[in-house]
Amino acid sequence: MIAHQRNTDKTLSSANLRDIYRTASLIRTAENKILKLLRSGAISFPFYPVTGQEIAPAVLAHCLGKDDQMVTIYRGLADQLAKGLSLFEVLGECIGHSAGLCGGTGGGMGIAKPELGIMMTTGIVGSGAPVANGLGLASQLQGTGKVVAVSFGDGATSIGAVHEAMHMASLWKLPVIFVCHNNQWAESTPFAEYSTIDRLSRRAEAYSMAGVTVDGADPVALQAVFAEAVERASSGAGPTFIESMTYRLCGHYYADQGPYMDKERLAQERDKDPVPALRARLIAEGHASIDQLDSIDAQVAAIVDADCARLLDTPDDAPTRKALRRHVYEDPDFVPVSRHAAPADPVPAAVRKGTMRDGFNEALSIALERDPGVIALGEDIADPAGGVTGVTRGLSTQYGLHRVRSTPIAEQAIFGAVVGAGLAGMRPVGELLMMDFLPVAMDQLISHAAKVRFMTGGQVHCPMTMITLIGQGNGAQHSQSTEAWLMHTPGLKVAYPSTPADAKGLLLTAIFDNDPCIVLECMSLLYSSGDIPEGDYRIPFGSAAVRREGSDVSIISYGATMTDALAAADLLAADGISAEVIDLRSLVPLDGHTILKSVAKTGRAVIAHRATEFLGASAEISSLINSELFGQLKAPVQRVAGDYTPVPKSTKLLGVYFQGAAAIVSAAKETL
Ligand SMILES: Cc1ncc(C[n+]2csc(CCOP(=O)(O)OP(=O)(O)O)c2C)c(N)n1
Repeated sequence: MIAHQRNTDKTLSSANLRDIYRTASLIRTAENKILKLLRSGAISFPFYPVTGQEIAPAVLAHCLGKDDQMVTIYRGLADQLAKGLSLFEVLGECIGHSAGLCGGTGGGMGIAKPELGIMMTTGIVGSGAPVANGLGLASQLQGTGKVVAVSFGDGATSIGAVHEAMHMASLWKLPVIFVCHNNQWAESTPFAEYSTIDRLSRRAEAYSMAGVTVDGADPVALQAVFAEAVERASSGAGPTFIESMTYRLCGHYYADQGPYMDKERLAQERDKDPVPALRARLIAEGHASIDQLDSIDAQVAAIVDADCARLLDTPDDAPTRKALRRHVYEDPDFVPVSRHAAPADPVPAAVRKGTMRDGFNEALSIALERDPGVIALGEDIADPAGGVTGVTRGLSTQYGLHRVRSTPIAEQAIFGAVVGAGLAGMRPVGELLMMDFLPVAMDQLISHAAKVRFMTGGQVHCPMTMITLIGQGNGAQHSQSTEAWLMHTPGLKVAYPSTPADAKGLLLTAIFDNDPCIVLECMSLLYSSGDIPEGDYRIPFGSAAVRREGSDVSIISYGATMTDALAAADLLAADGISAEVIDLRSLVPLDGHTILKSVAKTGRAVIAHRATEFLGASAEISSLINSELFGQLKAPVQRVAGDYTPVPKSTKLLGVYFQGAAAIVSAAKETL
């Protein structure tokens, strides 16, 4: 509601206090109206009321400038209205209406409006904190001076993501304010039952961060701590953790009657309800007359009523697939299986010999050179190590430690920062040391990077890239090939090169793509040599390469397994069988055109990958071939892939788990 310059005076004038009251009154009135509409059945959605928590968001928004940014949570109505959104926009989105802020795709957990600095709302407890760091990092690197506030509840302070984020923010002195609304309940668990400390602000000490607990009903005290935090952040002195003490005067969500809450305590807290208390205080201290506050309340009520009436009168658009798919990717017509012939690879002016590692390294170097918005984050990526496998070697020396940063071992914080920097318009590249650590980073990748464009109706998007290594011969926790997890997530693009040239070409495409991309590296090929095109060489996603032409059977593979596929083709040739070998190169989008063209020619297909066969990429490809070419197939499609077990350490067992070229040869012969 208060959209203005930053206000970091430690004291509040009467006019300031009346403004803050106006915001608090708006929040409370809006909330009461929403509850009324829910009870009447006029609307329906999972509503998380903020009753009792209105004052801190009102003061925070008063203190922050319009350009300062915010990340909030499902219980975000107060933050959103205070920062300037209308109830029409927010409630419309909450009920999934096409006139809602994001077109109804995200709901109350997808609220964003970058023009007002509302960058993200999340329904994943605690996960906004690492994203706020990324926004703060972008502010720091781009020198915009923006301060980022992230709201979360007391329960969220138990989550690793918040701790990782506090650690990283303090280490890098990020301009972030961690605002913990301690409403003394984490769902139905009271604070005392899950906390070992009396004040959550003490957690800040562990991260060498300023931490303060403040009365969440006292605007004067709140202004003093917020103003100090904003000054600290904007002066480069780093983050602050603020614990705003309140009491949740309602259930966890709308229909929760709070049977677990002590009735007497609740009644006592309701007697201290901060919104009427603020009203009484302003009158008692002479900051406002009764008439002035009545007038504010009446204006606010009129706005709330008008917004709700307008929303209920607005027809909802008919649902269409076009509307559903509009903001999954930048291209509204994106489909995971492309059916059109991809353009041929660009012809490079010159090539040189190098390894796949060199290809990745050159791609990063060119991207860093071309675009100051490109940064790289990851464990040990700065020199002298230059990454555990050397993929980033030399880059921090050339482009600076501020752009090529080694991070703490904190995957949630790393990829939260990558997501946040992406939301801020940078092109961050995060190196996940090994693909096996994907589950640790998955929340940021799956719940935020992949979904934020969709949930916000295209208002924000995340042009980030993850590079990650698939190990070799190192057992169940260091050799997994879990690309199917990623392929199964709409919003992501996935590539898995098998040559140095493709490593360079696909990574450059990924970095400059406006959707989140994952480029997989494999240990078995990382040091293999080949041609690397010079300069800014890009290969479009969705473009498979025919590595070897043939007429009897199509072998379809990608990444590390290309070695087996090509070896199998040699063995088959020795037996007089002509195999065509297709290297998919990207898995999302998948080049359906090349696959179907090849199998239409040969009438036979073997799909091979090291990843688990069950529900692996080959299942989807097999389904595509069967449904499109059923009548033309000369034999059932064969699949050669990892057994339904974890990856074994023993080399001998590994040969059982995935039987390589020999199994591909057998499968191909099965089709003849
Ligand atoms: C990672 C994750 N775990 C669990 C949940 C389910 N959940 C939603 S709200 C909530 C309580 C969070 O309490 P707190 O952080 O204190 O915030 P409050 O709801 O009180 O504002 C839980 C457990 C979730 N959304 N995300």
